[in-house]
Amino acid sequence: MKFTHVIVKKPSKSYVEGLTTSDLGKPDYEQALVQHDHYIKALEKCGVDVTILPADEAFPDSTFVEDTAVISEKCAVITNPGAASRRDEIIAMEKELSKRFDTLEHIHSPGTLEGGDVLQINDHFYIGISDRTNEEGAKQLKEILEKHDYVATIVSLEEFFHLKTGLSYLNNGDLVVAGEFIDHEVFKDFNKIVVEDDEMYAANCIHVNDYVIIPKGFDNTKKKITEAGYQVIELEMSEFQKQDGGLSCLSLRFKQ
Ligand code: CIR
Repeated sequence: MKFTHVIVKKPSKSYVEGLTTSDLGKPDYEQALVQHDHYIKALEKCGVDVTILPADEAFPDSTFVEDTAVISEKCAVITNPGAASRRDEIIAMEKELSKRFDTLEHIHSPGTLEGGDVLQINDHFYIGISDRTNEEGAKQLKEILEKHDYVATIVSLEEFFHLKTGLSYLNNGDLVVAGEFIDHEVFKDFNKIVVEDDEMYAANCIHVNDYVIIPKGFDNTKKKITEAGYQVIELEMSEFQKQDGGLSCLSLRFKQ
């Protein structure tokens, strides 16, 4: 899948007060800004046009823009985040996306859905049911996608935070899998690149045009992805990992 556009949002000072389940300590705001800048540069190297939205102090987790929308070639959907403190992040995203798309679809309460639970593989979408995405939200998205002639499969998560915490699609049927997805029935026909438990965080990586961007410090996974024929860019992600965020969470990637 070729991407032309990416939207990111600067971390706010309040970022350090965001939601997390990790015990890695509080993020360093200045470091987070540096890492975010490097993320933008890496995306530019991949040949996409990067729109940088300003930081929003009212929403500590709003740098994780991926959760606020699902964008594909045929439709753009504003989500309804499952985390109450994140719900109104969609207001700024709706404003931004309405400049680019004639129609925006919506996930409505009681349905909840976060973009981190949605993985597109060509014309097939996989939608995870997690602590943040409920059955109703997943069902609503499936209906919207099917209306646009996509196929959608709903997958219940056992352990992962979001679907894409443990799953990333590269190209040519290559799927990076970790934990509960390694032997999952739904993903049995892909060429699996298996991430070992001690490198679990690297399962969230992004394939952007000619490159795969992975977090720095996960050498075994880097080797496997390189051996599968991909050019890898490594980025230090420590300050985002502390807030349960990975590489995919920091951007909305699409073709326009
Ligand atoms: C949250 O708990 O919502 C944020 N601290 C992390 C969101 C990560 N987003 C993603 O995986 N798509």
